[in-house]
Amino acid sequence: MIEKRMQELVDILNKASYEYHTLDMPTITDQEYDDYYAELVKLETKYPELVRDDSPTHRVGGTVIDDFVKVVHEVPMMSLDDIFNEEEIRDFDERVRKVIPHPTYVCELKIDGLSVSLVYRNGKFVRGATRGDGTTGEDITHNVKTIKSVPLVLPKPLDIEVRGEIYMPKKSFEMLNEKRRAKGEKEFANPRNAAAGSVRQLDSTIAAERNLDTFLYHIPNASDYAVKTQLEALAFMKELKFIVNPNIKHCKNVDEVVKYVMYWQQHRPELPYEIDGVVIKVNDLNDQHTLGFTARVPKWGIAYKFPAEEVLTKLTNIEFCVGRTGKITPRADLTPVHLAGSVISSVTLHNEDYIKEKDIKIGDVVAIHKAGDVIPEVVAVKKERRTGAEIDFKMATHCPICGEKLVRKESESAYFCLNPKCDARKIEGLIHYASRDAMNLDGFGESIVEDFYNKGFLRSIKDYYTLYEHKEDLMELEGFGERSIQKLLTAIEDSKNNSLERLLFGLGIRHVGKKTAHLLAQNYGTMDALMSSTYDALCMIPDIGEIIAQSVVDYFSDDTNKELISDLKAMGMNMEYQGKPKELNEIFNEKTFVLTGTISMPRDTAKERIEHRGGKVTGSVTRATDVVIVGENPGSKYTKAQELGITIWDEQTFINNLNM
Ligand code: 1X8
Repeated sequence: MIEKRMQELVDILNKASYEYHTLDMPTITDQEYDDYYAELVKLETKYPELVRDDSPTHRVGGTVIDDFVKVVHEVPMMSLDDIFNEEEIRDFDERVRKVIPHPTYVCELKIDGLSVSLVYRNGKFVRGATRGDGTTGEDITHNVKTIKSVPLVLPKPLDIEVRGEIYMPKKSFEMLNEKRRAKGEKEFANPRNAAAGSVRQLDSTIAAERNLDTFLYHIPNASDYAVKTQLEALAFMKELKFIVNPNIKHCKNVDEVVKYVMYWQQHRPELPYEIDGVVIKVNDLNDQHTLGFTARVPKWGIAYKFPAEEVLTKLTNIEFCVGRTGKITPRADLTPVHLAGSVISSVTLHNEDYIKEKDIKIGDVVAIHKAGDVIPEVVAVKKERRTGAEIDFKMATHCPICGEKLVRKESESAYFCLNPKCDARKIEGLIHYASRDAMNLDGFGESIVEDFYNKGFLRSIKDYYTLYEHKEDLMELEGFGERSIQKLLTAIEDSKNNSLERLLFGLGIRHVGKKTAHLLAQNYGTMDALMSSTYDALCMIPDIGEIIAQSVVDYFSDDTNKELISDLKAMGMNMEYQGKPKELNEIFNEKTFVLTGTISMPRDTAKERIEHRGGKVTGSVTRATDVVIVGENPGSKYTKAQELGITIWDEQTFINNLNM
């Protein structure tokens, strides 16, 4: 009896939810829904063993996972090639028609969200996963369950995977940002970032609050369900109660495709969600199969991306940024505007000459243009909209960061801050650390490092290794997504395995260039050995002069630097030279050494350097000893070595051999 009532309530609620969220045709009032829901919750609390798999109470959130589990997609989640103009649409059609003489196409809107895979077993929703790199994504089941339009149980007990897009409607996005603004929290740049930030949460409470939605558009193993065309696939998914975007068009020829594309390019602002293009697919799945794939992408489908937009906005102020070399770049603050999928609130003005040439004044209305992921630019000043209240631009005379007087370099149109302690220098150091010949942090270009620095995520070298703690924040930054941030974090993690010379070079020790760093790493083998080295010992290495030796000693005497090294060590940074020790030759390798008397490097260092080259150091001279190294005031070991006729090196010979 109770079981029957619970089943009844679940059915009523799911039907109502489907009608409301998927069909957009509510049949019961919110109050009625809430009453049924409350009744169900009461019964489920009392009889937890009777809770059904398809109960809407599974959607409330509050599930907290420890970590995102990797998911390998059974069929890789492909991406599509992007095209940008009508000619390329026609080229695509011609390529298709060479293989399939009379294709028809299905055109669909390209939803600006994040791709998702939904897996059902025996009709029950078991797993939601992100696209990831296409092969491996992340399990986001707990968050997907909170999306009301995703069926928890299908009308048929199928094993099936469907794919589509999770997105945040424009209205939900605006409301979310309004709330965040009111609470003083950082706003999301666009609906896609907001959606991505929501499903990238360990706690599903957040996704449950975010009002996410879905459009499904792909069945990877469609033929298993007697589906023969993309249109049938879409219809089948609708039958299974998924949301399928209604704005699809079956096109008989390329002219109809072009017409559809141009229509939506015009009308996209009218949609309640953001789209960034149109997806064009060959309809017949057999034809798709015949066309097949290139190494990367299917040949039967393509994504037409809408062209860059241009918008008008007000230039409210001009500020000055200090670049990595101390170069001063004027930057315009703008009244924030949506442009090509993100919010633009500032734009670079390059230099004084650029501003003069374009005659830009503070208070001007300007046209901003952005092409794809390219940095936005001022394309024109709307002089006809001037009121007379605009303010002339004046170049800065002092560094906005440290206050130092700026210097105009003769050869360039730029001004520089030459104060070495200026933040700009710190940024330069961080850029240097990430650079290819140093730690080779793939993806950390100048602008990203500077951006992360200016946003406070990256202030010292150490911060690279705690960046993952800010993953969520970083994903919200303009121009970043889960993949790009993950790539950066992976590059950082990988850098821990770098050989010592990269770290030495990356630290930016004065006068230690790439070659010197290698020389030091190769000679000392470990960071500890190098750090305990003396000035004299360093000087004895060929190609290491007094200036370099002093600089190295100074660097490692500094407490801040020592702390940095020890922090890096604690974070798992490799501190050893991994290159082929050129010294693994017959001079040291597999030979036994004895040290006697005083030499200018610490015993431990000498020992380490011998061992690094494949040798062994023992305490007493025997017939098995190959070489005795003799310093000042040697003891009895020297005499013994002479008696046994063992090879004897003075310190200089030792040093010379170390550097062979
Ligand atoms: C990406 C998207 C596709 C569709 C809609 N929105 C997208 N973001 C669609 O096919 N209707 S297909 C796709 C892809 O294959 N990368």
